[in-house]
Amino acid sequence: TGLSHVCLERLAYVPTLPEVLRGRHEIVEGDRRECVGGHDIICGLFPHLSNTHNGHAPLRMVQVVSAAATPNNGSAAERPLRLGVVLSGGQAPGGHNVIIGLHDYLQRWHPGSTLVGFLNGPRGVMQNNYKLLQADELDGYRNQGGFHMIGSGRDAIAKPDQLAAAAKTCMEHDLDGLVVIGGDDSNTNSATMAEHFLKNGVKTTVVGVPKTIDGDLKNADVPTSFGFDTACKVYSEMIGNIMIDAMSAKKYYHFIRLMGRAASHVTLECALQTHPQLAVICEEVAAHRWGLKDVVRQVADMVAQRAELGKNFGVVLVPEGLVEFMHDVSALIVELNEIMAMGVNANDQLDVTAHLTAESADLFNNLPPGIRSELLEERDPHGNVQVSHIQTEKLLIKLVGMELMRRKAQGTFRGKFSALSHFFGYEGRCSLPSNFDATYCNALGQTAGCLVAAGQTGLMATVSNLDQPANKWSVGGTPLLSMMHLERRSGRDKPVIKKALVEIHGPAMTSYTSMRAIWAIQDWCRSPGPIQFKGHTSDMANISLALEVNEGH
Ligand code: FBP
Repeated sequence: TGLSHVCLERLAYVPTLPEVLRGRHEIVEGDRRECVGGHDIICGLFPHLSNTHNGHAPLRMVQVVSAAATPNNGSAAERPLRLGVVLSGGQAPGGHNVIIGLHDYLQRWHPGSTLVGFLNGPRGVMQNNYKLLQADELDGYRNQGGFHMIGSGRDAIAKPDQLAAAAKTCMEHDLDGLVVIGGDDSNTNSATMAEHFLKNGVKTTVVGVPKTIDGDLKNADVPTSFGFDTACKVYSEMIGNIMIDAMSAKKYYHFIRLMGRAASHVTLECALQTHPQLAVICEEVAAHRWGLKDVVRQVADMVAQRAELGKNFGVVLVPEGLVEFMHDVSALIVELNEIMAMGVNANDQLDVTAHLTAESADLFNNLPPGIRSELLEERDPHGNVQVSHIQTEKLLIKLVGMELMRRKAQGTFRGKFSALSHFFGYEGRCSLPSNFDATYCNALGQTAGCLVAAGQTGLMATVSNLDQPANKWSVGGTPLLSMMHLERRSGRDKPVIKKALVEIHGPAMTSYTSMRAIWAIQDWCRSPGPIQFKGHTSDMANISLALEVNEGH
């Protein structure tokens, strides 16, 4: 079958289902919510979803609660349902379990239902490229990594022709609901689709599921996105191994860039797991308005300090989003985005430089040519710079090396600096999901099924109370609009779901800052080892999530 012993073993794992979904249940309205920013403007742009076309704008959460076991009081089916599901954006461990959870919910409460899997992401919805998902196929993907059962893609469904194509497909399948498993941009599109469908009398409801290894799709109602836990565990295992190698060989600095397009949640979590000599945290860089030179100076200071102790080795963690957070590089990127939106030829670097302000042109011209080209690469369909293609770890190695040479010439650095670069990204996205992700994803899929069955639209499925055992988890939905604010994209202000960045005074960051001076000079490296599925080390939660949940964040 191509499945390893461990994969086969995982097929048999049965994730615990929250109690409330096991018995008869119903949906009740919860607290009111406002958009994160620009509430009135955003409600005006989504009049049907926010109900402003009726003169009021009550964005409300919903909760799934146990119902009395009377025939007309539960969510048991009066009829089978027709549901579509699509994976959108980057892979994240646990995606298959969301689809399987959705399927299992339908089979239990709405037997005879149909589940349409759209292939290769949102494009599959627009082009009506699909396959019907049935138990025998789904069973082969239980608790497995990857998105390959139906594939994913980064296409947006946002423009009028794209929305019309999606509506046509949903009508052709007579779908009651469409479940979008995606990150912030994909779920911004979910809200747009939900609005479009309501406005045009398309009966299909749209429900989102929070997916991304980046961990930046979270808020008061969504404690974490799925995949973050597993990806951090995979990266932390590898970082731990490298730290022990560095400590054994005593001759290299390892600069490890970690995925996480914007926020540094992954880097922070991995730092808490492994205790590196330095972890750059983007949000701190932004808060202090540090520029490229400041970051380089801090790394060089740490290397010089260790050299005084006779240590010329260590590990530096670099979040892939760093370029967008250093104020000077970020200003340059904003200018480049506007220039590229104007249609200036990105291949003509002289023309590009001519359109930049003097400071940005100076910085741009002083960057290594490879980094310059990477900054000019095409934006993704949502207008984002493709930060995973920018080799910031190599840029830092080069600039730190130059700074240390300068210090050597001045007599203030007497050590050696030999550095190696790594990028840990794609290898963390399709791992076998941890017990936490397998369980969380199953619960998310079942919750999404429950929301669609209740005719809910424009919501994100939520599973919370994660510090409790899984059978006690709460489930419900929160309005996608409540997560939105206005953001400058491709030269325009657009309503988008706000990314959750690391809180620099939050418990996870405080935990790191209280230890980092010690980790910089001591070698307290911690090697978490591979993900454990069984036994007392098969923990369910990651450190920073546990910290934040315990602190009530
Ligand atoms: P999502 O936000 O879509 O989940 O993607 C996350 C991510 O893994 C980022 O960490 C990374 O920057 C990006 O995808 C890489 O994208 P691609 O797979 O298109 O190279």
